[in-house]
Amino acid sequence: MLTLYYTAHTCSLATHIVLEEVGADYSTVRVDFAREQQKSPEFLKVNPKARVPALVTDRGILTETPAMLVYVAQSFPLSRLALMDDPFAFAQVQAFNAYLCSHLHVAHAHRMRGHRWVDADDKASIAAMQRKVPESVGGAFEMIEREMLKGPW
Ligand SMILES: N[C@@H](CCC(=O)N[C@@H](CS)C(=O)NCC(=O)O)C(=O)O
Repeated sequence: MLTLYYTAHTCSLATHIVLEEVGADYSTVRVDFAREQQKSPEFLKVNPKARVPALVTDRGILTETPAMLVYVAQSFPLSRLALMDDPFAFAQVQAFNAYLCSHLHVAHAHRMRGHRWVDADDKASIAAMQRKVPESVGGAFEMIEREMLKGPW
């Protein structure tokens, strides 16, 4: 049995989708950002990084979306989502997910979470990061649409 810690309208949706896609038996626990539950002592025991998603498995807790997606896909081989017999295609999927996780998501976080990189009192730097988001995130989505969306998915 798997348990997904999630928050609506966040990147935890990707793991939620793959759990549905493979037909996994899972339950969910909602983490309420409005009440800052991601920083609560209870949730920090699940994910010390204070982020969703986190996936509780019978072997321990997984964090980081690309890791969870592969874990779920490989655990349900009949879904054929992990492309284990095609190393190049699998690497392409990994490249896509790594780009979303390491580049696009980080650029997006500059809109609301600038305080991760500069002092929260440094209003000018926070505002400068926010101003850059349409260009940086927009550019990443343009690149994805132009170069990376090859289907059949
Ligand atoms: N690299 C992580 C990123 C996780 C992450 O940053 N999640 C955001 C939601 S999209 C979060 O939990 N933010 C909580 C916060 O900023 O307080 C992943 O790919 O799973």
